[in-house]
Amino acid sequence: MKLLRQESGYTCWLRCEACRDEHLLREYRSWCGGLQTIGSSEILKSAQKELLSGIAAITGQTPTSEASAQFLLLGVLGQSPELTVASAGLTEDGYLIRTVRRDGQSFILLAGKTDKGALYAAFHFLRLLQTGEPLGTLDIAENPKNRLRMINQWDNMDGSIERGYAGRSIFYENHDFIGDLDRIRDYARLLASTGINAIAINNVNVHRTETKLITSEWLPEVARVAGVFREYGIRTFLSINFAGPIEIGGLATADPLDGEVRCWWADRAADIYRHIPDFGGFLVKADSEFRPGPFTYGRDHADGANMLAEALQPYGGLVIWRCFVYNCLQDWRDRSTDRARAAYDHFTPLDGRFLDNVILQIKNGPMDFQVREPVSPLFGGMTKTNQMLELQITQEYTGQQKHLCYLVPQWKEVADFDTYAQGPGTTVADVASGEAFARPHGGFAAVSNIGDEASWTGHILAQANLYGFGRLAWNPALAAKDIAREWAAMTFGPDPTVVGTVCSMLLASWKIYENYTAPLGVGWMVNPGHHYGPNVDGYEYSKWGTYHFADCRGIGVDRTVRSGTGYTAQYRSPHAERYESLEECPDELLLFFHHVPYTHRLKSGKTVIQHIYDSHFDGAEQAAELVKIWESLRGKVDDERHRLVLERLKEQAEHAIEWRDVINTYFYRKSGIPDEQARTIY
Ligand code: GCV
Repeated sequence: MKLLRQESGYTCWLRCEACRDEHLLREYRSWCGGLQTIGSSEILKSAQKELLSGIAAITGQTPTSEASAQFLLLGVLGQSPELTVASAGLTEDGYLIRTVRRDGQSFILLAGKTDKGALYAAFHFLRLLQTGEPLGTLDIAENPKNRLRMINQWDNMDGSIERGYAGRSIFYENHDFIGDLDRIRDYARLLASTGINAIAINNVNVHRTETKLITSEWLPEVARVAGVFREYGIRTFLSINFAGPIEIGGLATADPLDGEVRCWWADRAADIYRHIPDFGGFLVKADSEFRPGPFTYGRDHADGANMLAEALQPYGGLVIWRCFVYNCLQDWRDRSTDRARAAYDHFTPLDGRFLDNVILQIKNGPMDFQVREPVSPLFGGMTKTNQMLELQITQEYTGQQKHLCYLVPQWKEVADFDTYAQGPGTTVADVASGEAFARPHGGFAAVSNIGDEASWTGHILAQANLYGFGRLAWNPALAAKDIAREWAAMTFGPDPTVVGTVCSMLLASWKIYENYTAPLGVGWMVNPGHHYGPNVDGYEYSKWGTYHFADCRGIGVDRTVRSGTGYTAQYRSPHAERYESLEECPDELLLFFHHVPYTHRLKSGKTVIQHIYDSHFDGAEQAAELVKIWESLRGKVDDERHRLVLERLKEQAEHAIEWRDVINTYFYRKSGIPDEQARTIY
């Protein structure tokens, strides 16, 4: 039996395991013995470095720059006769990978429209080697669907990470930047290998020290980090504090229409671009969860965003303005205020007022990254505004990287959702990319799930979410199962049993997690504050607007026009009618849209209460099954990573039992209706 290296998971999907298939190895060696790079930009050097080390690990031989019969040719299209090939239709970050035989030469072209494209081609090529693809007749042309493919770090300069579940920040400690940037470089490599091209390096909740990141006190440090990301084609953004002019500028106001305030931001922009000429722009959380914003001055969000956009505009910078704006001081007795309505109500009236370098960043659902929510109706609700999809890779509400929850299938449902904004076929992916309404900017952003743990993500299988986000941001049409396959083969090697087993676990995991947690789209039911573990009434009487309204008769939130908050009307036809109708509403979202008696019969034929019992018993059993399935891979995955994953799966299985019992007991006692199968309910 082959000896498996003991590993921590640090190399993730760039592990480049040695090829053990003799036939493939011969082919790989014959093509990869030589590497010629035309050009010498920083990014091309990164691409070359990745190819050299990746190929050496996979084939056991480092490519040389000497002439050989077959070789790899890396560069930017048009930069040499060999790099001059038909490439119509390639966009800025696009690339070609092509096997070329001409004039007695044979080479594989790894060529980008720009050097960034060449870097993506290099990583794609390594992916081909890692997933065992033959090289003889390659003809690949790739363009990203989204111009911006962005990661949001919720890292604070004290070293903590808001909603981080894998250790401390790799960027900061003790209110300072981390001195050694090697780990950040490795992060940049991982991100670029999936196609990510932008990162906001500090939390959207901008505290005292972080407010100063845009001043000359910290800009040299920001520039150092930006320099590392630049090597990998990633532009750096900062989250800013809207009240910066007051908190650090010595002004009496942060009113976006005030002349002095505007000058202050213009000065900050000039200073930033002096330090970081390719600075990406600002990410802004304003008037949200106690963060300052334009409302304080009687201004609206277009006033606020445009003021910042004007400051950045001379340098090509962007303002990414978050739409997570809602009343977080509600009263559960008030049934008319509906948090789900908030983003649409705030932002659709402003459609057309935002400058062209403003992008509105919209969370996938109207609430907050629950295991199941409908898609935000704001997508497609605006046609004259740049929009960007915000996802959460970090598993705040989906098991905090202790539970396995592969989120790509959820994100796919969002990306594929038809907004009907221009009749059938206007998907969220088309709106976010900007294509639907010919907008200049758009993209996908997501909150990262990494920290300083050796495995980056705590749960090694949670690396699949980081990888999957990047791949989907590049191409939302990819299938969740194909992304899972790629990731599993690159992470654990090509053994079909391992790849097949890991994929089946990943693909089942979202549904399993949903089964034993909050039912039928109602969400929450978690412990307040940290959001881990079951607590049905945890948020039920608090001010956050996240209620399920369960009583002895029924459960769910009436968001219909007929008798509820009217939220269903924010969707276009036919979704509006579908969600409004008790009969038509999909089962999995029933309690998000309707308040029903426990005896209400679902389309599945079960009553709501029986569904709650069944799904919770099933979910806990399925979680236990995951442990057994993973155990079957003992000896096929190195012991260390096997052990690390096994520990988490066992914890998940135990915790799923707790979830099952807390939820079932709560609803049995509320409803008084026994389980048809008379299973144990405490
Ligand atoms: C960064 C939720 C999270 C907060 C987060 C917020 C947001 O409320 O619990 O931690 O703050 O979303 O997205 O701004």
